Amino acid sequence: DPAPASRSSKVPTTLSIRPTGPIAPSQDLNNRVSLVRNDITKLAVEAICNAANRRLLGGGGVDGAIHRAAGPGLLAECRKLGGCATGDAKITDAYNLPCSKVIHAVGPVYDMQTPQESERLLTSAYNRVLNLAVDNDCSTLALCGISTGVYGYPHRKAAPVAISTVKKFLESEKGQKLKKVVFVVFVEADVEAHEEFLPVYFPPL
Ligand code: AR6
Repeated sequence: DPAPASRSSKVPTTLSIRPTGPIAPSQDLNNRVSLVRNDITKLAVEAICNAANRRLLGGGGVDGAIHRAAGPGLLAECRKLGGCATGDAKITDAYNLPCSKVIHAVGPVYDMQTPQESERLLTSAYNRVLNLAVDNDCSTLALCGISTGVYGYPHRKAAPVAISTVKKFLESEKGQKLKKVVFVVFVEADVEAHEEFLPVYFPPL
């Protein structure tokens, strides 16, 4: 008997095509991120991220801590930068800090626009920080929780934005130059948010 039409069809019943899209999780990728709860001004990485405002002339929170620890040279250099747009970042020297460079990012004030626009601006700020680190030959970078203090971005919403943006960058061609990204958290809510979302984007193998 001739085989039924469905069986003689050349269409394979199991797909052997490998999924395209994101690179599969790897131990190498996982080893390039870490989480620490500390004062970011104490870290001797090549670059640290500051959560600044558009004037770039210091302020409270992590910005105040960075300016205090760096000394007046930092403010003098910042004065020459002419401010910074929301979603952008600018790099300076680190003066009395143990790191080499400070990357001043301006995140969104969470309630100033729609949540979608806030997410776009926060993603943009992290992308600018990551790109500036590589452009300035910094292969180790400490990130703070941009916008999650005074600017009111909810910790549990900000963490997956930061973590997924870092993941995408580490997987990109340019991101290969970044050896280590340290997520620096300060308050308990941020510890919890990172412990929840880091294993989602960097699953343990
Ligand atoms: N090390 C690491 N993280 C810290 C430190 C520290 N020393 N201090 C605070 N954090 P915020 P924003 C965390 O308010 O929301 C300033 O006045 C903190 O727990 O510093 O982007 C600027 O001049 C939070 O998770 O920055 C701007 O005007 C995160 O850092 C405005 O605040 C960011 O909180 C920017 O607001």
